[in-house]
Amino acid sequence: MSTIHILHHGQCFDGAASAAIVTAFLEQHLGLELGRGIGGDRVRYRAKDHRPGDPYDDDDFAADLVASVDFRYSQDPRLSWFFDHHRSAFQLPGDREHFLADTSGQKFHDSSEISCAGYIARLAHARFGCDLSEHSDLITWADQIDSAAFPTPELPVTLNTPAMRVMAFVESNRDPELVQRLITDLLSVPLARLAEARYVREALTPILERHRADVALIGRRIRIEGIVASFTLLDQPPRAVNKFIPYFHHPTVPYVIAATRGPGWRIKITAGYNPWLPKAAREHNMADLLEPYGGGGHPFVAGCSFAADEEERALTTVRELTDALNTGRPQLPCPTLATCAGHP
Ligand SMILES: [Mn+2]
Repeated sequence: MSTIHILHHGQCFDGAASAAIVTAFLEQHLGLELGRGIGGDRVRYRAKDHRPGDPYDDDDFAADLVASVDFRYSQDPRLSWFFDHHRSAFQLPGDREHFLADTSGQKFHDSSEISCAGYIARLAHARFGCDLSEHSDLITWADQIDSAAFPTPELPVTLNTPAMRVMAFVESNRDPELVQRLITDLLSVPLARLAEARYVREALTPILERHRADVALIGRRIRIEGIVASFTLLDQPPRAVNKFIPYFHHPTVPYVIAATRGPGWRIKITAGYNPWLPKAAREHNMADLLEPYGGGGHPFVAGCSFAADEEERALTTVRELTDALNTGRPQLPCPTLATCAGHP
C-alpha cells in the first residue's frame, strides 16, 4: 500500500485546516480514498516547526507521495505538492529559484492569500475543477483566523465558539497522535461537534483556565494614558499571551504597549495598533517606533527584546514608547473609559 505524508505548519489552525483540505483535494483529484475508511493509516500528518536552516527531516520525505502545506518550501525532489502563502516560504539559498523553475504544475505560492486552506480550495477549484465546498465552514474559519479578521475582540478572547476552541486546541497540542486524529476529524466532523469531542475538551480544560486567568490579570495590569494602553508581566513566567486581550478590555484604545517574558525569560516589548480601528486612522508606525531599541516589524505591530535581567531598561522603554505615542496630543483619558470599565 502506498503511503502519503502531509507536512504542515504545526500548532496552527490554518496549518491543520490546510492538511485536511489538501487531503480532500488529493482524494478528489487523484481518485483516492484517504482519510476515511482506512483509519488514516495511509496518510500521515507531520506537524512542522520553524527552525534555523532546513526545517525538514529526511524521513519527512520517506513516502510515495509528499505534500507540504502552509509551511516552507523544500528543494527535496520527493516533494510532489506544495501550497503556501507565507512571505517567508523561501529562506534557504536557491529555494526561490528552484520553485520558479518547477514544471510539475503542483507547486503553488501566493503571499496575497489570507489563508493556505482557502488558497488550496480556491486553486483546487480553479485549476483542477475540484469542488471542496463540503468543507466551506472550515475554509471560512481558516480565512478568518489566519488573517486575524475577527469582527470583535470577544471572539478570539472568550474562545466561546467551536472554531475558536478547536484553534486553541491545535495551538497547544504537541501530541503527534492527536494531530493525526484532529486532522482526520476535520474532514468529517463538524467544528461544533469536534469542539465537544472528549480528547479536545480534556486538553482544553487547563488551557482555558490559564487563559482566563491571563485575561483577568492583564485587565488588572493595564494602565491607560492618553491614546495608549500599557501593561507589564515581567513578574510572570514566560508564556505566549493572546495579543487581543488588551482590546477586549479597552475596545477603542488606539495603541497597546506590552512587556512580557518569552523563551529563556527574555523580555519582549511589543507595540501594536488596534486592529478594530480604521487602518487609515493610524498616526504612528510601530516598526519606526521600535527601531531605536533594536527592534522591528510592521507598521501595525512591532517588537524588540531585551535580556532577562534588563527589567529597568524594559520599564523605561515602555514609559518612553507611551510618551512618544502621546507626544503632541492632548492627554485625554481613553475615550471609552466608561465603556471599558463596565466591560466584564
Ligand atoms: Mn497560514
